[in-house]
Amino acid sequence: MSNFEALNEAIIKADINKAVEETKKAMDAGTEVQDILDNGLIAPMDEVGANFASGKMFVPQMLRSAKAMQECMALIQPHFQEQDISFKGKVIIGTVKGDLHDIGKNLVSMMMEGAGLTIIDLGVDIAADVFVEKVKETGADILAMSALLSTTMPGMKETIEALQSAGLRDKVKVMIGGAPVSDSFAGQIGADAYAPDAGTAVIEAKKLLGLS
Ligand code: B1M
Repeated sequence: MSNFEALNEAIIKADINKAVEETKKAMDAGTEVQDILDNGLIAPMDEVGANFASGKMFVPQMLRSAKAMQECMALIQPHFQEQDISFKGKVIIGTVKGDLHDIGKNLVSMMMEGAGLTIIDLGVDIAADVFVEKVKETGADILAMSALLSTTMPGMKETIEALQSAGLRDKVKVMIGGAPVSDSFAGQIGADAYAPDAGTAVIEAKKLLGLS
């Protein structure tokens, strides 16, 4: 693992220019993009979250750190391309109703796109009926939902129930993820798959599509 001290600090302090500079430096040095992502960009967000939880940091600061992370993610995104997938499965993705967190969801989209899947990103704060309407309209193979708040997780169950009511449950695979979500929660609500991170999300999506 490379030394990401300066990059970690830039994300925590929300110094966008420094974060971008450090990300470029790591890329120029030939550091694996996965290493930059996991240890340079995702790791400091845990500290941001802990600082927020303990009252050392407030929402605007947390938002600026998120922005710094997103700018850096945009730089590494093109390097996640994976050319050898010929079958293109269609994935609808969104963050559930009441939830505005989109960094993890964007990361999952980015990795899936890099793996050759077609992504329809609905954004954040997506109600169950909107997910259902889009599944109907697009004939997607997978519906992927993200939630970062324990209070918004029930939106995943509501969406699965709405798919059932619309007679679409057996036409689309459902996968879920996000920090408060777990494998056992996925089982409880009848989702087909759970992934703890963006890399695993790609592996699970390929499994659901019968690609691996
Ligand atoms: Co919020 N926030 N936030 N926040 N925020 C958390 C989630 C929190 C844990 C912080 C804390 O208290 N320690 C806490 C939630 C507690 C809980 O319910 N369990 C929290 C809170 C309380 C809140 C507010 C209520 C604060 C307030 O206003 N009082 C508020 C809610 C707003 C709302 O949504 N309605 C709020 C607001 C915000 C900001 C807007 C300031 C900002 C979001 C900006 C944005 O997303 N554009 C923000 C941020 C940045 C965070 C933290 C610090 C970082 C989240 C993040 O982006 N992580 C977060 C603390 C933390 O997580 N350490 C926190 C990096 C990202 C790459 O990880 O999203 O987990 P993550 O995604 C991972 C995996 O979870 C997984 O793959 C990703 C990559 O590996 N994954 C999937 C995610 N979705 C997936 C879907 C899949 C598969 C895998 O398949 C479909």
